[in-house]
Amino acid sequence: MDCPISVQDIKERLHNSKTVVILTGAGISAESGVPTFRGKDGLWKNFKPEELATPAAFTNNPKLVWEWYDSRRRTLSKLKPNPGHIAIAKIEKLVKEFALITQNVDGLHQLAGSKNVIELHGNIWHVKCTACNKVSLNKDVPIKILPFCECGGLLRPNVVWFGEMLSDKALTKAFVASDNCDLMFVIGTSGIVHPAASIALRAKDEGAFVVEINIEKTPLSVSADATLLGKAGDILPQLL
Ligand code: BJW
Ligand code: ZN
Repeated sequence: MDCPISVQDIKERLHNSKTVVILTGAGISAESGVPTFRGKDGLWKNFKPEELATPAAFTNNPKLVWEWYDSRRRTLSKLKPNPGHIAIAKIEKLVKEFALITQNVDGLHQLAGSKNVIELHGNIWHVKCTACNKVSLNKDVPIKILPFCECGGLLRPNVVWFGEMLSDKALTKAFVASDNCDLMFVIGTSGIVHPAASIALRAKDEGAFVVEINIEKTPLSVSADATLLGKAGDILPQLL
């Protein structure tokens, strides 16, 4: 009979691992009050992704897209990291070599004290000029709709939409880290958006022990060595 892997087993493994990588998705921020994308209360409940999170959506209706990002920035500006984010920042201090790869654009990992953060899908507090490509920090809440660059070009959120390439630098760093880790945690992601999800699969192929933490099973569960079912904010502090 299979003996399920316990939180205690994973805790021991974590404390004996030299190289640890954590891949996070929207679920890590759910307990801070940030809506996830999919699922019954998700951001995609009322809008289709292609209406908001594609370059074509922005070209067709930049006002609608900016209004959506403005409302998310307003919500985020009032929210704080939760015990899951804080535990991850503590794990970074505990482990010899560590990388945090996040699909989230909310900046909550950095607010919790995480240092080595690879943002695969950009950051909601950064804007990019569609004319001169300059990227800058913009924490305006609310943001002017529509915002323009000093060069006159329209600004867009500096996030990665469907059909767009991820930053080469971020993706290379993520693959190097995940290809070389002993232990990988995959936390709070539905595991359906690529290439982010393939990072977990590659780590597994390269010999890492992969632990998923999620409130439900995902397409990644069959490839993971263990799935700890529960809230990230409950489970992660128990690993310390
Ligand atoms: C909890 C919890 C708690 C809740 N505790 N857990 C290979 C196969 C098929 C398709 C493709 C492929 N390669 C590329 C593609 C196309 C596409 C893609 O993946 N499509 C699939 C959806 C089918 N990918 C792309 O287009 C990417 N670009 C690319 O590949 O470029 C090359 C290329 C170009 C052109 C053609 C082909 C290739 C870009 C992807 C960009 C994704 N962008 C977004 C928006 C970012 C900006 C923004 O925030 O507005 O990123 S979409 C959205 O999904 C966001 C997220 O980062 C991403 C992932 O979502 P995530 O984080 O997993 O959230 P959820 O809501 O899905 O899941 C939450 C989870 O948490 C759930 O499992 C819950 O159970 C759990 N949970 N509470 C623990 N308390
Ligand atoms: Zn410009």
